[in-house]
Amino acid sequence: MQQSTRVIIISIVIVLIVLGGWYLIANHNKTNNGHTAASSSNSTMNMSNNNSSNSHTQSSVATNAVTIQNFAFSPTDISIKAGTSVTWTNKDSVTHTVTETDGQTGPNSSDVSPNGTYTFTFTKAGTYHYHCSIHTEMVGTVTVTG
Ligand SMILES: [Cu+2]
Repeated sequence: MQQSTRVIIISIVIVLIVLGGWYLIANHNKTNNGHTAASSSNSTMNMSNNNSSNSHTQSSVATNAVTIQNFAFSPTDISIKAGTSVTWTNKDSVTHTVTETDGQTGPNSSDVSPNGTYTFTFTKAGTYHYHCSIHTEMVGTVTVTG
């Protein structure tokens, strides 16, 4: 009688331990699932961020006219076909330059006075970064397609 009571109590304890372990595992999985869902929505957000930054990269304007105004080139990024002449017009009240940055054969103006213009013809396809040699924080890009 005492022996069987002990067996029953031990059995109940074992069942409780197993159930408790099961409960913990189930909860753990739930937490993991929630975590997985959160990280997958994060990666979705990252993907859309990448997409928007990609479209930003491709947002160069198809024009051959760049205005220099408020110490900036506008549009900053332009795209043209090889053989196109690009004209920069200085609408600031100070002198700027249009100077190729990477040492390629690109725009290399002398001083462009207020209301002055500078024109350069891009003959070779490529990406041309340029800046103002007086205000080096002023930068722009010309993408030339073949
Ligand atoms: Cu400048």
